[in-house]
Amino acid sequence: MIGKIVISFILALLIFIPCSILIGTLDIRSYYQSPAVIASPPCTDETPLRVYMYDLPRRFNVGMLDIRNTTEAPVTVVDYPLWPDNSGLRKQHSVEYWMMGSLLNGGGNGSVATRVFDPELADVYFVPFFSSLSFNIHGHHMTDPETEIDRQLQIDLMGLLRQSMYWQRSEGRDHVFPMTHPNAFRFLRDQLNESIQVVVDFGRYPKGVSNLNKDVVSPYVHVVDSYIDDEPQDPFENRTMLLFFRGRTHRKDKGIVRAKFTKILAGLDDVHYERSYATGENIKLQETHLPLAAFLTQS
Ligand SMILES: *[C@@H]1O[C@H](CO)[C@@H](O)[C@H](O)[C@H]1NC(C)=O
Ligand SMILES: *[C@@H]1O[C@H](CO)[C@@H](O)[C@H](O)[C@H]1NC(C)=O
Ligand SMILES: *[C@@H]1O[C@H](CO)[C@@H](O)[C@H](O)[C@H]1NC(C)=O
Ligand SMILES: CC(=O)N[C@H]1CO[C@H](CO)[C@@H](O)[C@@H]1O
Repeated sequence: MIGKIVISFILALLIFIPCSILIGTLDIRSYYQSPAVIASPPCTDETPLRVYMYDLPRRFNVGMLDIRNTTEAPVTVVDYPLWPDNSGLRKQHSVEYWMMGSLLNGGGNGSVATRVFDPELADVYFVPFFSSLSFNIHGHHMTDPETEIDRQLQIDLMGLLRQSMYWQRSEGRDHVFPMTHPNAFRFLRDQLNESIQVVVDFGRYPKGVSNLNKDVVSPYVHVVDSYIDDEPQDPFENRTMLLFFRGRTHRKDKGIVRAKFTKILAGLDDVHYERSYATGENIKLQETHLPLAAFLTQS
């Protein structure tokens, strides 16, 4: 029984942590906009991972951020667009954008990964297809006609990769695909069963396609802006609340885990636990609570 409770709690944490928006986190942009931030990396004595990034036509990545512009030339560090301010919840799955931006900026200077331009020198091959954004803008309802565009991009991408000798050589085992939306690459994901997928969980695909032996679990990108005007002396003392939660109290599988959290947390004095939905408006509202709580989550 105790074992069961512990496992449920760990599972609950695993579900909550990726959705959580913790205070004081670094805006991921700074990882590639300011080399100073990456000056003291966690594992200095290890050689950085050498990453080759495919040059894909823009329709596979940044073209989706500005669909009026049909330029096909691969994006470069010079014209990499800013992540749009008004992207709302899409930002949650934007790991693909930040990874690509980081590689375009070359890594280097103590970064854990460095971009190489000669594929022969690479340890891994990064495929900069914004599969989550493609799902979000082309196929969100899964039955709409636009979902055909999402499917076609996946077919075209696999066509390009099959022509690559680096793909052929390893059958994709050393190829990295960001796909943090659970429905990203949904039509052909089984063809990436050998490849390294950057995911947020393993909920929707068979073990043979996605598993911890080969894939990487990344956190969601925070959708609430970091609060930086904290009281410098003692920011934690200054905050009157331990936890602020506003989000769905019921989700998948009847929301068993969240129901447990509700039981534990709702009603505690220094916890604000409120049932709500993550909309653009609510996210803005959330930002006003940042200075108050030690921890803040929304999902
Ligand atoms: C590495 O750091 C040096 C000195 O701070 C800087 O001039 C250079 O642009 C940096 N390179 C990269 C790839 O960040
Ligand atoms: C489309 O994007 C390219 C690359 O950033 C840029 O050079 C070009 O001016 C853009 N075209 C239009 C019509 O905005
Ligand atoms: C991946 O799928 C292919 C085709 O179904 C299969 O031959 C291969 O054994 C699978 N690889 C793994 C690691 O499951
Ligand atoms: C919640 C709280 O006490 N906030 C205070 C933290 O410190 C700043 C600066 O001293 C105050 O302006 C806030 O009211």
